[in-house]
Amino acid sequence: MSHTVIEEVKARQVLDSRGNPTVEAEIFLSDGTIGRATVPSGASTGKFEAVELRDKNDDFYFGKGVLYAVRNIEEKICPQIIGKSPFAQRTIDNEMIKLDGTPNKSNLGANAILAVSLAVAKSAANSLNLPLYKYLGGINAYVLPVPMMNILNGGVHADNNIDFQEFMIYPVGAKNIKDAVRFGSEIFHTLKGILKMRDLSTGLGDEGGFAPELSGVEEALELIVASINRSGHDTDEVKICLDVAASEFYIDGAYHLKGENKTLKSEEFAEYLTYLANKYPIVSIEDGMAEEDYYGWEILTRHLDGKCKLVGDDLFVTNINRLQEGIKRRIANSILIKLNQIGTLSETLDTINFAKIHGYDAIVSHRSGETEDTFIADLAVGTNCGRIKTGSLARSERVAKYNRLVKIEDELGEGGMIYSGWT
Ligand code: 2PG
Ligand code: MG
Repeated sequence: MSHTVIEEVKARQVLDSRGNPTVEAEIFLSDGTIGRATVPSGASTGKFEAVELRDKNDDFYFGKGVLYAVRNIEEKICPQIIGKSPFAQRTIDNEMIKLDGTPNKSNLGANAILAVSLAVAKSAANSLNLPLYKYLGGINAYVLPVPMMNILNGGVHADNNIDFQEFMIYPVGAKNIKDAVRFGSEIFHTLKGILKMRDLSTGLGDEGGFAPELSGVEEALELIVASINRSGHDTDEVKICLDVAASEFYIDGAYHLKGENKTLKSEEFAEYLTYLANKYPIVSIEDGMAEEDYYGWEILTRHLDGKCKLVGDDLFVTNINRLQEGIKRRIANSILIKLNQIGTLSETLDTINFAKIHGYDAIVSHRSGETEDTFIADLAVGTNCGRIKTGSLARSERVAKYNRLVKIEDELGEGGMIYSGWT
């Protein structure tokens, strides 16, 4: 192991689940092992995320090509890391950060840097013949995350009239991952049946959840509660989580809810979310307020801290500095973790640790544009985060993560357990 070094780095442009280009990197080690990773891509991206480098050539994938990022890997990153140990994750990540030289990775591109960072970790795990979660977490990697499963899509992830982006079911009563996935699948199919019966569309949104035209947010919540109950489960064992993605409709200091036909000030919107949280079995609200509306976040946190997980996604963008600022201001109480928001594995692990030390829950998450790469399933177990958000019970790029968790659960056997908090 000690003499194993990185011999070659390859990169290429591949497609994500929305049919847009994304970056894949491959690391070849001197012992013959390979690590391969592809990076995901967001639609409701936060303003403060690390930069995803796109070619901006309108004649090529309408500007969305990633050939510059691929070239940056092959021409700039590769010469720096060849000959290095694949086990020196932090050194490699730091070198890429230094080579980039910008605070938001806009020079090399966070997509280029992350692809290499993740491929290095995978090559190291493969070289040791360890499953990735074990390489990341060692003997302490044993907590299977409770999945937040997005069964109804709105916002920028669908073409319907629902203002909120994600309606997720959260099976707190599941005894293991297999049960959690089964609960999710049963509720998903029950919802499909109800939509069909009402002549509503059963077409799917970007994350594999249904995307019907409804009268608004409350009808979506009613449908989900009905699906939970009719599927043979109840709202004691299955709760609801929301991703409001409020930054998307916060314009000129107000929340513009087109589907609801309402424009609300921060105070009013916080009241509205509090009303929903009191009426429905909602245990978590992500991005309830916009990324720059600290005032709104303060009100929302005063209203709902203690009752709900208030998750910062666009608010914190997996960035330790923004999280630190939020902790200082006492806003939110949880953080969403997306590798490509910050751009390296080491920084992601730092942010997770920092959150845990300060009593904030960390939830590992996919992006709306995903690939078949299942890194986040291993990351959730490797860090004992306890929760994962990875979309619906349909569409292979989402289901791949659930299937990976089922496999990890089997591997861990009696040594593993599903997270049992947040009920
Ligand atoms: C979110 C994510 C993932 P996107 O807002 O939490 O669900 O969406 O990747 O489009 O930012
Ligand atoms: Mg979000």
